Amino acid sequence: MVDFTLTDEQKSLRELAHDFAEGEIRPVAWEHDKDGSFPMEVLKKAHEVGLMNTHAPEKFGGAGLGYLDGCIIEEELAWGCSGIQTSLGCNGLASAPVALGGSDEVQAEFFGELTETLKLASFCLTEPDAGSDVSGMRTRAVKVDGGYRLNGSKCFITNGGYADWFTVYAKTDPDAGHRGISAFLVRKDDTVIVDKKEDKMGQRASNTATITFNDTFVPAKYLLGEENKGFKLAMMTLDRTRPGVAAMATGIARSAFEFARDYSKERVQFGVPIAMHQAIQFMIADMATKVHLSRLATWNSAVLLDQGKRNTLESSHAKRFASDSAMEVATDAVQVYGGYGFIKEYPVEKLMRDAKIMQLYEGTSQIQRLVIARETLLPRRVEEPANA
Ligand code: COS
Repeated sequence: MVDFTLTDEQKSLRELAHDFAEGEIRPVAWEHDKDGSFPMEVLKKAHEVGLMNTHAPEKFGGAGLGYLDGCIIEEELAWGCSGIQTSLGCNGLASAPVALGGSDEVQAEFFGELTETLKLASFCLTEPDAGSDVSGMRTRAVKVDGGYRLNGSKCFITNGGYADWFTVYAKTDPDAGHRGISAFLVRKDDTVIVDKKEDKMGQRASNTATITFNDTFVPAKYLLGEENKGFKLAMMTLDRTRPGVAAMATGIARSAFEFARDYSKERVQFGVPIAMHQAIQFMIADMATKVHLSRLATWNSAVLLDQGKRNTLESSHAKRFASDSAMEVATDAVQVYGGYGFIKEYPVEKLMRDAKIMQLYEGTSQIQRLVIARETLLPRRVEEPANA
């Protein structure tokens, strides 16, 4: 049976997230965008009301919410500001490999910390010469007594400047391509250097940094999953987080659509509100369709995970379609505003800049198409159940 009716609990979650977005995020969003400052106060409040770390398992002190629940929340918070939501949601990305590959002891330690107090964590995969091509990474982890020594640099790391710990991918067998990568939990210490904070086009409320590991010691128990199996752990993580990115893109698109819809009813040209002109009506209709279909694809990709099924294809469908749609809808919203849309005083200019990163991070739209093509043309190559 296909049923898109939300449960009462999901409706309450949506209401909680929407009220938070309206009351705590939107009032400060344009200010953080302007000066690129980090929204720590918003994060503190979000942690207090339970809107962070929503996937943390119940047995380790978390709310243990499902993937669909998470997407419902993420759409609302990104509707408020996707830059702030990127900061709020980053712990989910960093801790997904912990849930997949951490021992019970390690999960209790790290999820316990995240849920008890406001702590931030980052996911360190990308390197200057290894973006889409993950297996081209150069960061090295060498086995030493009691653990590993880590050396290398990771770039475009969300929350990197504020993280208390990192999920880091490194080569443990440099000659083995993707089969020589392992994943580690790394605590911030003096050997972990935050080199650079990026000055970005959009999502300026989020912190994006370069992190360098200089002979950083990692205890053996902080290896996630098996040695040399880190690539799959990264892919399985992205399968689980791309629905959330698609939900955020849906939130941006919805926000742009609503601004454009309301403006089109107020703005008078040729003696009538521009919403009376068919040229504008068709744009508004296309925006509404894109928001609607983005949400359906997102929910579908999340529900599969909640059912314990593999969702690689569906999460790429959702991420690709919702991200490209967010860019199109935000661009059209600027068009509906006309010349005013290009001015920073009006809200849609920020949304157009914010939307762009959705087509880039957690796998570009081109990488999503690559995954879709492979999953469509070839039989499924991976047999792991979704919750392996
Ligand atoms: N789940 C589990 N295993 C997977 C998987 C998935 N979703 N996708 C691939 N694998 C496995 C494959 O089955 C293969 O396994 P074997 O070693 O047993 O053969 C292995 O991983 C390598 O897969 P593949 O040959 O497809 O790897 P590629 O190097 O061609 O890379 C892409 C595949 C391009 C899809 C991957 O590198 C990718 O997603 N890149 C984008 C990374 C990204 O999103 N970066 C953003 C930064 S994170 S914010």
